[in-house]
Amino acid sequence: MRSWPEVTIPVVPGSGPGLRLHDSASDQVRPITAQGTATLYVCGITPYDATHLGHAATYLTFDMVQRVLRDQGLDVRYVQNVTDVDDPLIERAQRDGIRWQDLAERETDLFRFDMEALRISPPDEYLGAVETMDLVVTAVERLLDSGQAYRLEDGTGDVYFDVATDDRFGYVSRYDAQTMLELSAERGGDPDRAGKRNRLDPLLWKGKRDGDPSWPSSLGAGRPGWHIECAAIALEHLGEQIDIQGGGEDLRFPHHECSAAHAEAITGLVPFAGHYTHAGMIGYDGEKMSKSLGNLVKVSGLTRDGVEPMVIRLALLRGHYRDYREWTDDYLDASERTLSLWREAVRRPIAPAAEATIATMRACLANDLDTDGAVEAVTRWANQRPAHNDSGLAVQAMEDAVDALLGIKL
Ligand code: 5CA
Ligand code: ZN
Repeated sequence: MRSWPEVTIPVVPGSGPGLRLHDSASDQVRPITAQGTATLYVCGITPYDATHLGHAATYLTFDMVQRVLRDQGLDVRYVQNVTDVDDPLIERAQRDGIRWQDLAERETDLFRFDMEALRISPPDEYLGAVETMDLVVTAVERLLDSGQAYRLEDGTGDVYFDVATDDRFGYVSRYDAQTMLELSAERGGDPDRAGKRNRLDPLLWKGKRDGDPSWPSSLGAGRPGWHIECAAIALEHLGEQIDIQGGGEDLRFPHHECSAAHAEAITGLVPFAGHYTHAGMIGYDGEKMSKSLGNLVKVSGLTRDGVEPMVIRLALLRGHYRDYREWTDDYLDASERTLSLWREAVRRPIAPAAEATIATMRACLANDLDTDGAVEAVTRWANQRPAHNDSGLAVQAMEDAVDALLGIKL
């Protein structure tokens, strides 16, 4: 699938501390230990109602991860999927009386456009489920061959993963059994489906149903389950073990738990990811902003109303990425003022030295992405009065640092 245009990132002289990032599996902020190239898989959208500020905040989080890693001198290999065939997409297309393919294409286009406007770096590989069907089929075949998957004996052709074959199951999300069952029911699983060996067993391949899209395969006609799609794409395009698996907090279970379990069952290597990193939810009207609830503020809605994308980006950098953050328009007003202050500061003929501020920005960001700390550091610099012996060099240095490290074009 087509990705979106590359974002140019200036090189900032010097370097900062190595990135330490939260990992859900250990519930610790731990260093990223990659050498040379860091591998990053971030779960992509299900394209039926893009792009709301929750999506934007999550992809921005992983854009910040990449900026810090790059600033550290690492290369980043980044893969993202598009869940371009799945129940919620098909249901929405039916509701709206359009083809699911057209809905997916339209919303993916909008997503690319919004990502570019927000200056979020594109993945090196951007892959849809439809175009990676073969990878999923091969992965499911391997799990059937090794006895870690089974076919339901009710003639549907459905194939499930047997969680009992994985004695580490649950290590990514660390939820108790009852919570896993509840979240599975809430988030696309089917704990009450008759004939499964274990209620938590996730679907790997859904046999063809009347009126449902399906693809012929050695497994029988059908379509992929959700978690195996991400496991199969990551294994093919990033390798058997990756540095970071990313997404929003609502993907901790069952999605990332199950895709890690699938990948580990296929490779025999544990852990699938060195870090499982999750962004907190953006809320609106007191609840998680979501397509299904409809309490959305869309990036395209704000830009249509004349809000500058850099104001949205800066607003989403406020607070901490792991916290639940309730969206209010006040964030926009405050960010507009901050952005004006910064822009005035870099239009000055001379400005206070930038080194200490850049060092603070780097230290904050390396500490589990303390974006608020980095933003405050820039604001303090912008409020400093230049002394008579200051020069104009600091102005360009800060403009570049704000661009490279925060992704904000002044
Ligand atoms: N296609 C799957 C992943 S393979 C999916 O979850 N798609 S999604 O469109 O529902 O969500 C895309 C990303 O946005 C996920 O990482 C999800 O956790 C994140 N996300 C969704 N809603 C919010 C929200 N309100 N706040 C923060 N992140 C959110
Ligand atoms: Zn995913």
